Amino acid sequence: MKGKIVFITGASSGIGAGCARKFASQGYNLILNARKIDVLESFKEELESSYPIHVYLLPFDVRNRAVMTEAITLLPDEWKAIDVLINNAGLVIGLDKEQEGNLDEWDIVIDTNIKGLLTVTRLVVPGMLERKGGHVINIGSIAGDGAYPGGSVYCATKAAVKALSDGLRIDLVDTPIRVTNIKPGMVETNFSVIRFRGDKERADNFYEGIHALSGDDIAETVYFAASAPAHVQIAEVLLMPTNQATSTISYKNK
Ligand code: 8X3
Repeated sequence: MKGKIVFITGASSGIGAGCARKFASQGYNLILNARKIDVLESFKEELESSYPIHVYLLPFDVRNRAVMTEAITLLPDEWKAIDVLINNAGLVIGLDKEQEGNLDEWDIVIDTNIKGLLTVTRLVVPGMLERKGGHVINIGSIAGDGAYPGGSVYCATKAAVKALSDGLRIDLVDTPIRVTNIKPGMVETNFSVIRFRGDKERADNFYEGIHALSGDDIAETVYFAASAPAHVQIAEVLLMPTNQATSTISYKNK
């Protein structure tokens, strides 16, 4: 199989899907992970018919360590040499105060955003070291730079993504492997629908009056980092809509 390989978690929608399309358009073969196999299968069909690349599907929940370990360890030989890992799978449920939130929902958020990302990294990076090349790109968030009302647990998970990115960059400093933390602000994806527990109207309302970023916008920056010359390590990028200034300050013209 010719071409580089990118492995994207949470690839069925939003930023993950944007990255899949962008990397496919640049000739990368794709290993795509998400929970829903039917969504992944139709996405694979779309991508393989649009671009001269191959797609391999890894349907699992990044919270399921046993399934994930087996799936990654048993990748067919031609798919083992992962060049770029995009740790994108992540979510938030609810906007509750820390003293009022739902502990079961927090387990899902913490296990996905922190332990899921860490496990995939732990499983993929040793191969990159053996091959003496690779790039880990974590999708962090502006939320990791500071807490905001109702965001405490989500913000903590994204602060963890920053620490895990920085820590990995330190641990790999004597290697050719690069580590990048991409920190988006307001991006209009299914993310907010899940944040508002399925209330699509509330999510739409949240983006009214502001030109939010799209998954494709973030994918451009992810690809920019991945395609920089080998000696250039884009450590972090914070990006947000022109009318957003901080997590909590934005201008909405409505
Ligand atoms: C998502 C960005 O500002 O909604 O990571 O937390 S924000």
